Amino acid sequence: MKEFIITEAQTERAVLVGLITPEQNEQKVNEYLDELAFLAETAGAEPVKRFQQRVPYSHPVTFVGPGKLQEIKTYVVENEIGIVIFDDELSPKQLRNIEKELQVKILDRTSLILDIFASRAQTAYAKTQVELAQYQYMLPRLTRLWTHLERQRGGIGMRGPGETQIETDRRIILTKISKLKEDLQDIDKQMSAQRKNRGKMIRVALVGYTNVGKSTLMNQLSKSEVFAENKLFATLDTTVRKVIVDNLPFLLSDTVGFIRKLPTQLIESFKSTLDEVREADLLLHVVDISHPGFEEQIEVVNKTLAELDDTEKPVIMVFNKIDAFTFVPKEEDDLTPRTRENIDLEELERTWMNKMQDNCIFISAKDRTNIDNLKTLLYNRVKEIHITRFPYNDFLFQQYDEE
Ligand SMILES: Nc1nc2c(ncn2[C@@H]2O[C@H](COP(=O)(O)OP(=O)(O)OP(=O)(O)O)[C@@H](O)[C@H]2O)c(=O)[nH]1
Ligand SMILES: [Mg+2]
Repeated sequence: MKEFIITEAQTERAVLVGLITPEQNEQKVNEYLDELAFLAETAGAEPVKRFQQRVPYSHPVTFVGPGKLQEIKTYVVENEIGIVIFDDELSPKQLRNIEKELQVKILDRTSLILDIFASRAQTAYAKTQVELAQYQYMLPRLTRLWTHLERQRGGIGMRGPGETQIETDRRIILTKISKLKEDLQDIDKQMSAQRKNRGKMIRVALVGYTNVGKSTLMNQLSKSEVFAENKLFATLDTTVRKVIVDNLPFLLSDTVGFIRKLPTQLIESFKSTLDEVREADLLLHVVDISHPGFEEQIEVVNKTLAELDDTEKPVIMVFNKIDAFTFVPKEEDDLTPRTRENIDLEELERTWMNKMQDNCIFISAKDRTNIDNLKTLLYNRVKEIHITRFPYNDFLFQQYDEE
Protein backbone atom coordinates (compact mmCIF):
# COMPACT_ATOMS: atom_id res chain seq x y z
CA MET A 1 0.00 0.00 0.00
CA LYS A 2 2.90 2.31 0.70
CA GLU A 3 3.33 3.47 -2.87
CA PHE A 4 -0.07 5.13 -2.86
CA ILE A 5 0.66 7.35 0.08
CA ILE A 6 1.73 10.78 -1.09
CA THR A 7 5.39 10.91 -0.29
CA GLU A 8 7.11 13.82 1.30
CA ALA A 9 8.76 16.26 -1.07
CA GLN A 10 12.22 16.53 0.47
CA THR A 11 14.43 19.28 -0.98
CA GLU A 12 13.53 18.16 -4.44
CA ARG A 13 13.55 20.66 -7.27
CA ALA A 14 10.01 21.53 -8.19
CA VAL A 15 8.18 23.18 -11.05
CA LEU A 16 4.90 25.02 -10.46
CA VAL A 17 2.04 25.17 -12.95
CA GLY A 18 -0.95 27.55 -12.93
CA LEU A 19 -3.65 28.62 -15.36
CA ILE A 20 -4.69 32.15 -16.33
CA THR A 21 -8.44 31.84 -16.87
CA PRO A 22 -11.34 34.29 -17.09
CA GLU A 23 -11.83 33.75 -13.33
CA GLN A 24 -8.21 34.38 -12.37
CA ASN A 25 -6.15 37.04 -14.11
CA GLU A 26 -2.39 37.02 -14.42
CA GLN A 27 -1.83 39.01 -11.23
CA LYS A 28 -4.03 36.62 -9.23
CA VAL A 29 -2.27 33.58 -10.68
CA ASN A 30 1.07 35.05 -9.69
CA GLU A 31 -0.21 35.54 -6.17
CA TYR A 32 -1.57 31.98 -6.07
CA LEU A 33 1.73 30.64 -7.38
CA ASP A 34 3.57 32.62 -4.68
CA GLU A 35 1.39 30.84 -2.17
CA LEU A 36 1.96 27.49 -3.90
CA ALA A 37 5.72 28.14 -3.80
CA PHE A 38 5.45 28.84 -0.06
CA LEU A 39 3.48 25.62 0.38
CA ALA A 40 6.12 23.72 -1.64
CA GLU A 41 8.93 25.17 0.49
CA THR A 42 7.03 24.29 3.64
CA ALA A 43 6.88 20.71 2.35
CA GLY A 44 10.65 20.76 1.81
CA ALA A 45 10.78 21.24 -1.97
CA GLU A 46 12.68 23.91 -3.88
CA PRO A 47 10.51 25.65 -6.49
CA VAL A 48 12.79 26.60 -9.38
CA LYS A 49 10.45 27.48 -12.24
CA ARG A 50 6.86 28.48 -12.98
CA PHE A 51 4.76 27.70 -16.02
CA GLN A 52 1.54 29.55 -16.81
CA GLN A 53 -0.94 29.15 -19.60
CA ARG A 54 -3.78 31.39 -20.70
CA VAL A 55 -6.83 29.19 -21.37
CA PRO A 56 -10.61 29.45 -20.97
CA TYR A 57 -10.61 26.37 -18.69
CA SER A 58 -8.29 23.51 -17.76
CA HIS A 59 -7.67 20.81 -20.37
CA PRO A 60 -9.81 17.80 -19.37
CA VAL A 61 -7.05 15.27 -20.17
CA THR A 62 -3.78 17.01 -19.34
CA PHE A 63 -4.77 20.19 -17.38
CA VAL A 64 -2.54 22.35 -19.62
CA GLY A 65 -2.64 22.02 -23.40
CA PRO A 66 -0.49 19.32 -25.11
CA GLY A 67 2.04 21.87 -26.38
CA LYS A 68 2.55 23.33 -22.90
CA LEU A 69 2.91 19.84 -21.46
CA GLN A 70 5.75 19.13 -23.91
CA GLU A 71 7.41 22.40 -22.92
CA ILE A 72 7.20 21.38 -19.25
CA LYS A 73 8.53 17.92 -20.11
CA THR A 74 11.58 19.33 -21.87
CA TYR A 75 12.32 21.56 -18.89
CA VAL A 76 11.83 18.68 -16.43
CA VAL A 77 14.25 16.43 -18.30
CA GLU A 78 16.90 19.09 -18.87
CA ASN A 79 16.89 20.40 -15.31
CA GLU A 80 16.52 17.20 -13.28
CA ILE A 81 13.19 18.20 -11.80
CA GLY A 82 11.75 15.78 -9.26
CA ILE A 83 8.22 17.15 -8.82
CA VAL A 84 5.69 19.07 -10.84
CA ILE A 85 3.04 20.82 -8.74
CA PHE A 86 -0.28 22.02 -10.14
CA ASP A 87 -2.16 24.88 -8.51
CA ASP A 88 -5.57 23.19 -8.75
CA GLU A 89 -6.90 19.83 -7.78
CA LEU A 90 -6.25 17.47 -10.69
CA SER A 91 -8.94 15.01 -11.69
CA PRO A 92 -7.90 11.34 -11.45
CA LYS A 93 -7.78 11.27 -15.26
CA GLN A 94 -5.55 14.36 -15.53
CA LEU A 95 -3.27 12.97 -12.84
CA ARG A 96 -2.83 9.64 -14.65
CA ASN A 97 -2.11 11.23 -18.01
CA ILE A 98 0.29 13.84 -16.73
CA GLU A 99 2.15 11.23 -14.68
CA LYS A 100 2.47 9.01 -17.74
CA GLU A 101 3.82 11.85 -19.85
CA LEU A 102 6.20 13.54 -17.42
CA GLN A 103 7.45 10.46 -15.52
CA VAL A 104 8.13 12.40 -12.32
CA LYS A 105 6.18 12.92 -9.12
CA ILE A 106 3.01 14.90 -9.72
CA LEU A 107 1.31 16.80 -6.92
CA ASP A 108 -1.65 19.12 -6.91
CA ARG A 109 -2.67 21.77 -4.39
CA THR A 110 -4.73 19.25 -2.43
CA SER A 111 -2.11 16.50 -2.19
CA LEU A 112 0.55 19.08 -1.31
CA ILE A 113 -1.55 20.47 1.55
CA LEU A 114 -2.32 16.93 2.70
CA ASP A 115 1.40 16.14 2.64
CA ILE A 116 2.21 19.18 4.80
CA PHE A 117 -0.55 18.30 7.22
CA ALA A 118 0.82 14.76 7.43
CA SER A 119 4.33 15.94 8.25
CA ARG A 120 3.05 18.50 10.78
CA ALA A 121 0.63 16.26 12.66
CA GLN A 122 1.90 15.80 16.21
CA THR A 123 -0.78 14.11 18.25
CA ALA A 124 -2.42 10.79 17.51
CA TYR A 125 -5.60 12.73 16.92
CA ALA A 126 -4.19 15.02 14.22
CA LYS A 127 -2.41 12.06 12.63
CA THR A 128 -5.65 10.09 12.45
CA GLN A 129 -7.48 13.05 10.95
CA VAL A 130 -4.86 13.58 8.25
CA GLU A 131 -4.59 9.89 7.43
CA LEU A 132 -8.33 9.71 6.93
CA ALA A 133 -8.23 12.71 4.61
CA GLN A 134 -5.37 11.15 2.62
CA TYR A 135 -7.19 7.88 2.09
CA GLN A 136 -10.31 9.76 1.05
CA TYR A 137 -8.26 11.67 -1.51
CA MET A 138 -6.75 8.43 -2.79
CA LEU A 139 -9.89 6.38 -3.12
CA PRO A 140 -11.48 7.96 -6.22
CA ARG A 141 -8.07 8.03 -7.86
CA LEU A 142 -7.77 4.29 -7.42
CA THR A 143 -11.28 3.75 -8.74
CA ARG A 144 -10.58 5.72 -11.86
CA LEU A 145 -7.37 3.84 -12.43
CA TRP A 146 -9.27 0.62 -12.15
CA THR A 147 -12.07 1.52 -14.60
CA HIS A 148 -9.43 2.94 -16.91
CA LEU A 149 -7.54 -0.36 -16.93
CA GLU A 150 -10.71 -2.33 -17.34
CA ARG A 151 -11.68 -0.35 -20.41
CA GLN A 152 -8.25 -0.82 -21.91
CA ARG A 153 -8.26 -4.53 -21.42
CA GLY A 154 -11.76 -4.95 -22.75
CA GLY A 155 -13.90 -6.06 -19.81
CA ILE A 156 -15.39 -9.57 -19.59
CA GLY A 157 -12.92 -12.41 -19.77
CA MET A 158 -10.04 -10.03 -19.52
CA ARG A 159 -10.10 -9.30 -15.81
CA GLY A 160 -6.45 -9.89 -15.08
CA PRO A 161 -4.37 -9.80 -11.93
CA GLY A 162 -3.63 -6.05 -12.15
CA GLU A 163 -7.23 -5.22 -11.68
CA THR A 164 -7.64 -7.68 -8.84
CA GLN A 165 -4.74 -6.00 -7.11
CA ILE A 166 -6.43 -2.61 -7.38
CA GLU A 167 -9.73 -4.07 -6.16
CA THR A 168 -7.86 -5.48 -3.15
CA ASP A 169 -6.24 -2.13 -2.50
CA ARG A 170 -9.62 -0.48 -2.71
CA ARG A 171 -11.01 -2.84 -0.13
CA ILE A 172 -8.02 -2.32 2.16
CA ILE A 173 -8.46 1.43 1.89
CA LEU A 174 -12.18 1.22 2.60
CA THR A 175 -11.49 -0.89 5.69
CA LYS A 176 -8.86 1.59 6.83
CA ILE A 177 -11.22 4.50 6.30
CA SER A 178 -13.94 2.96 8.44
CA LYS A 179 -11.42 2.02 11.14
CA LEU A 180 -10.05 5.58 11.19
CA LYS A 181 -13.58 6.98 11.38
CA GLU A 182 -14.28 4.77 14.39
CA ASP A 183 -11.06 5.89 16.07
CA LEU A 184 -11.98 9.52 15.45
CA GLN A 185 -15.43 9.02 16.90
CA ASP A 186 -13.90 7.69 20.10
CA ILE A 187 -11.54 10.63 20.39
CA ASP A 188 -14.39 13.03 19.51
CA LYS A 189 -16.38 11.73 22.46
CA GLN A 190 -13.47 12.29 24.81
CA MET A 191 -12.84 15.76 23.45
CA SER A 192 -16.43 16.89 23.67
CA ALA A 193 -16.57 15.61 27.26
CA GLN A 194 -13.43 17.64 27.95
CA ARG A 195 -15.01 20.73 26.45
CA LYS A 196 -18.11 20.30 28.60
CA ASN A 197 -15.96 20.02 31.70
CA ARG A 198 -14.57 23.44 31.07
CA GLY A 199 -17.73 24.85 32.58
CA LYS A 200 -19.27 28.15 31.84
CA MET A 201 -16.25 30.18 30.94
CA ILE A 202 -16.62 32.34 27.85
CA ARG A 203 -14.77 30.88 24.90
CA VAL A 204 -12.83 32.96 22.42
CA ALA A 205 -11.26 31.41 19.29
CA LEU A 206 -8.46 32.77 17.13
CA VAL A 207 -9.29 32.15 13.48
CA GLY A 208 -7.69 33.30 10.26
CA TYR A 209 -5.74 32.48 7.14
CA THR A 210 -2.59 30.45 7.63
CA ASN A 211 0.59 32.33 8.68
CA VAL A 212 -1.20 35.55 9.72
CA GLY A 213 0.14 35.43 13.29
CA LYS A 214 -2.54 33.64 15.31
CA SER A 215 -0.08 31.66 17.42
CA THR A 216 2.13 34.71 17.92
CA LEU A 217 -0.89 36.62 19.21
CA MET A 218 -1.91 33.68 21.38
CA ASN A 219 1.54 33.80 22.95
CA GLN A 220 1.25 37.54 23.53
CA LEU A 221 -2.17 37.29 25.12
CA SER A 222 -1.56 34.23 27.23
CA LYS A 223 2.17 34.50 27.80
CA SER A 224 2.44 30.91 26.62
CA GLU A 225 4.82 29.34 24.18
CA VAL A 226 2.76 28.07 21.28
CA PHE A 227 4.78 26.94 18.27
CA ALA A 228 4.85 29.83 15.79
CA GLU A 229 7.00 30.09 12.70
CA ASN A 230 7.13 31.43 9.19
CA LYS A 231 5.75 28.30 7.60
CA LEU A 232 2.27 27.42 6.52
CA PHE A 233 0.18 25.35 8.90
CA ALA A 234 2.55 25.59 11.84
CA THR A 235 -0.44 24.84 14.04
CA LEU A 236 -2.52 21.73 13.47
CA ASP A 237 -3.76 20.87 16.91
CA THR A 238 -5.94 23.22 18.84
CA THR A 239 -4.35 24.75 21.91
CA VAL A 240 -6.63 26.12 24.58
CA ARG A 241 -5.38 28.47 27.30
CA LYS A 242 -7.01 30.21 30.16
CA VAL A 243 -6.40 33.93 29.80
CA ILE A 244 -7.09 36.54 32.45
CA VAL A 245 -7.51 40.18 31.48
CA ASP A 246 -8.07 42.53 34.41
CA ASN A 247 -9.23 39.64 36.57
CA LEU A 248 -11.73 38.49 33.96
CA PRO A 249 -10.97 34.90 32.97
CA PHE A 250 -11.88 33.37 29.60
CA LEU A 251 -10.66 30.54 27.39
CA LEU A 252 -8.64 31.35 24.29
CA SER A 253 -8.03 28.75 21.60
CA ASP A 254 -5.55 28.76 18.73
CA THR A 255 -6.61 26.66 15.74
CA VAL A 256 -5.47 25.44 12.35
CA GLY A 257 -5.18 28.18 9.73
CA PHE A 258 -7.39 28.31 6.66
CA ILE A 259 -6.25 28.48 3.06
CA ARG A 260 -7.72 29.00 -0.38
CA LYS A 261 -9.11 25.67 -1.62
CA LEU A 262 -8.62 23.87 1.69
CA PRO A 263 -9.28 20.28 0.66
CA THR A 264 -12.83 19.32 1.56
CA GLN A 265 -11.58 15.99 2.93
CA LEU A 266 -9.55 17.99 5.44
CA ILE A 267 -12.42 20.20 6.57
CA GLU A 268 -14.46 17.05 7.01
CA SER A 269 -11.88 15.16 9.03
CA PHE A 270 -10.82 18.21 11.05
CA LYS A 271 -14.40 18.85 12.11
CA SER A 272 -13.74 18.14 15.71
CA THR A 273 -10.59 20.28 15.89
CA LEU A 274 -12.78 22.97 14.40
CA ASP A 275 -15.50 22.34 17.00
CA GLU A 276 -13.49 24.70 19.10
CA VAL A 277 -14.39 27.38 16.56
CA ARG A 278 -17.98 26.21 16.24
CA GLU A 279 -18.56 26.34 19.98
CA ALA A 280 -16.80 29.65 20.56
CA ASP A 281 -18.73 32.65 21.90
CA LEU A 282 -16.49 35.18 20.19
CA LEU A 283 -14.10 34.97 17.25
CA LEU A 284 -10.89 36.91 16.83
CA HIS A 285 -10.40 36.98 13.08
CA VAL A 286 -6.69 37.66 12.59
CA VAL A 287 -5.64 39.22 9.26
CA ASP A 288 -2.13 39.78 7.87
CA ILE A 289 -2.50 43.35 6.64
CA SER A 290 0.98 43.27 5.09
CA HIS A 291 -0.11 40.58 2.62
CA PRO A 292 -1.14 41.97 -0.79
CA GLY A 293 -4.03 39.51 -0.96
CA PHE A 294 -5.38 40.13 2.54
CA GLU A 295 -8.87 41.03 1.35
CA GLU A 296 -9.26 37.75 -0.52
CA GLN A 297 -7.88 35.93 2.52
CA ILE A 298 -10.62 37.50 4.64
CA GLU A 299 -13.19 36.21 2.16
CA VAL A 300 -11.72 32.70 2.18
CA VAL A 301 -11.84 32.64 5.98
CA ASN A 302 -15.43 33.93 6.06
CA LYS A 303 -16.50 31.33 3.53
CA THR A 304 -14.83 28.50 5.41
CA LEU A 305 -16.41 29.71 8.65
CA ALA A 306 -19.83 29.78 6.98
CA GLU A 307 -19.30 26.17 5.85
CA LEU A 308 -18.45 25.13 9.39
CA ASP A 309 -21.21 26.88 11.20
CA ASP A 310 -24.27 28.72 10.05
CA THR A 311 -24.86 30.70 13.20
CA GLU A 312 -23.66 34.29 13.29
CA LYS A 313 -21.04 34.87 15.94
CA PRO A 314 -19.65 38.13 17.21
CA VAL A 315 -16.31 38.78 15.52
CA ILE A 316 -13.46 41.13 16.27
CA MET A 317 -11.28 41.79 13.20
CA VAL A 318 -7.63 41.92 14.27
CA PHE A 319 -5.41 43.44 11.59
CA ASN A 320 -1.94 42.18 12.42
CA LYS A 321 1.59 42.92 11.15
CA ILE A 322 1.09 46.68 10.84
CA ASP A 323 4.88 46.94 11.30
CA ALA A 324 5.32 45.21 7.94
CA PHE A 325 2.66 47.15 6.06
CA THR A 326 4.10 49.06 3.11
CA PHE A 327 2.38 51.96 1.44
CA VAL A 328 3.17 53.24 -2.03
CA PRO A 329 1.87 56.83 -2.22
CA LYS A 330 -0.10 57.73 -5.32
CA GLU A 331 1.14 60.43 -7.68
CA GLU A 332 -1.23 63.36 -7.89
CA ASP A 333 -2.13 62.82 -11.53
CA ASP A 334 -2.50 59.07 -11.08
CA LEU A 335 -6.10 58.25 -11.84
CA THR A 336 -5.94 54.49 -11.39
CA PRO A 337 -8.56 53.21 -8.97
CA ARG A 338 -7.58 52.79 -5.37
CA THR A 339 -6.11 49.40 -4.59
CA ARG A 340 -4.32 47.85 -1.69
CA GLU A 341 -1.08 49.49 -2.87
CA ASN A 342 -2.28 53.06 -2.68
CA ILE A 343 -4.39 53.13 0.45
CA ASP A 344 -2.45 54.00 3.57
CA LEU A 345 -2.85 52.40 6.95
CA GLU A 346 -4.90 55.24 8.49
CA GLU A 347 -7.36 55.17 5.65
CA LEU A 348 -7.71 51.40 5.88
CA GLU A 349 -8.24 51.71 9.59
CA ARG A 350 -10.97 54.35 9.13
CA THR A 351 -12.74 52.26 6.46
CA TRP A 352 -12.78 49.15 8.62
CA MET A 353 -13.73 51.04 11.78
CA ASN A 354 -16.75 52.39 9.91
CA LYS A 355 -17.69 48.97 8.68
CA MET A 356 -17.10 47.04 11.91
CA GLN A 357 -18.03 49.77 14.40
CA ASP A 358 -15.68 49.19 17.28
CA ASN A 359 -15.06 45.57 16.46
CA CYS A 360 -11.75 45.97 14.76
CA ILE A 361 -8.22 46.80 15.78
CA PHE A 362 -4.83 47.26 14.12
CA ILE A 363 -1.90 45.64 15.90
CA SER A 364 1.56 44.20 15.61
CA ALA A 365 1.77 40.98 17.59
CA LYS A 366 5.51 40.92 16.98
CA ASP A 367 6.19 44.41 18.36
CA ARG A 368 3.31 44.31 20.88
CA THR A 369 1.84 47.48 19.32
CA ASN A 370 -1.75 48.04 20.48
CA ILE A 371 -1.90 44.76 22.39
CA ASP A 372 -3.17 46.56 25.49
CA ASN A 373 -5.99 48.15 23.49
CA LEU A 374 -6.86 44.75 22.10
CA LYS A 375 -7.01 43.44 25.66
CA THR A 376 -9.40 46.23 26.65
CA LEU A 377 -11.58 45.46 23.63
CA LEU A 378 -11.56 41.77 24.52
CA TYR A 379 -12.38 42.54 28.13
CA ASN A 380 -15.41 44.62 27.12
CA ARG A 381 -16.75 42.07 24.64
CA VAL A 382 -16.27 39.08 26.94
CA LYS A 383 -17.93 41.00 29.75
CA GLU A 384 -20.92 41.87 27.53
CA ILE A 385 -21.36 38.22 26.55
CA HIS A 386 -21.04 37.15 30.16
CA ILE A 387 -23.68 39.60 31.32
CA THR A 388 -26.20 38.61 28.65
CA ARG A 389 -25.61 34.95 29.38
CA PHE A 390 -25.60 35.12 33.18
CA PRO A 391 -27.69 38.18 34.07
CA TYR A 392 -27.79 37.32 37.79
CA ASN A 393 -24.14 36.78 38.01
CA ASP A 394 -22.80 40.21 37.24
CA PHE A 395 -21.79 41.01 40.80
CA LEU A 396 -18.60 39.27 39.78
CA PHE A 397 -17.78 42.14 37.50
CA GLN A 398 -18.59 44.77 40.06
CA GLN A 399 -15.99 43.07 42.14
CA TYR A 400 -13.52 43.10 39.27
CA ASP A 401 -14.22 46.69 38.41
CA GLU A 402 -13.85 47.86 41.98
CA GLU A 403 -10.48 46.23 42.44
N1 LIG B 1 6.26 41.41 10.79
C1 LIG B 1 5.45 40.73 11.59
N2 LIG B 1 5.49 39.38 11.57
C2 LIG B 1 4.65 38.72 12.40
C3 LIG B 1 3.73 39.38 13.26
N3 LIG B 1 3.03 38.45 13.94
C4 LIG B 1 3.49 37.26 13.51
N4 LIG B 1 4.47 37.39 12.59
C5 LIG B 1 5.23 36.34 11.91
O1 LIG B 1 4.37 35.65 11.02
C6 LIG B 1 4.77 34.27 10.94
C7 LIG B 1 3.58 33.38 11.23
O2 LIG B 1 3.20 33.50 12.58
P1 LIG B 1 2.33 32.41 13.34
O3 LIG B 1 1.98 32.99 14.65
O4 LIG B 1 2.98 31.08 13.29
O5 LIG B 1 1.05 32.39 12.37
P2 LIG B 1 -0.24 31.44 12.46
O6 LIG B 1 -1.39 32.27 12.01
O7 LIG B 1 -0.33 30.81 13.80
O8 LIG B 1 0.12 30.37 11.32
P3 LIG B 1 -0.37 28.84 11.13
O9 LIG B 1 -0.42 28.17 12.45
O10 LIG B 1 0.70 28.32 10.24
O11 LIG B 1 -1.70 28.93 10.46
C8 LIG B 1 5.91 34.11 11.93
O12 LIG B 1 7.13 34.19 11.21
C9 LIG B 1 5.75 35.29 12.87
O13 LIG B 1 6.95 35.69 13.45
C10 LIG B 1 3.74 40.83 13.26
O14 LIG B 1 3.00 41.50 13.96
N5 LIG B 1 4.60 41.42 12.39
MG1 LIG C 1 -0.31 28.85 14.34
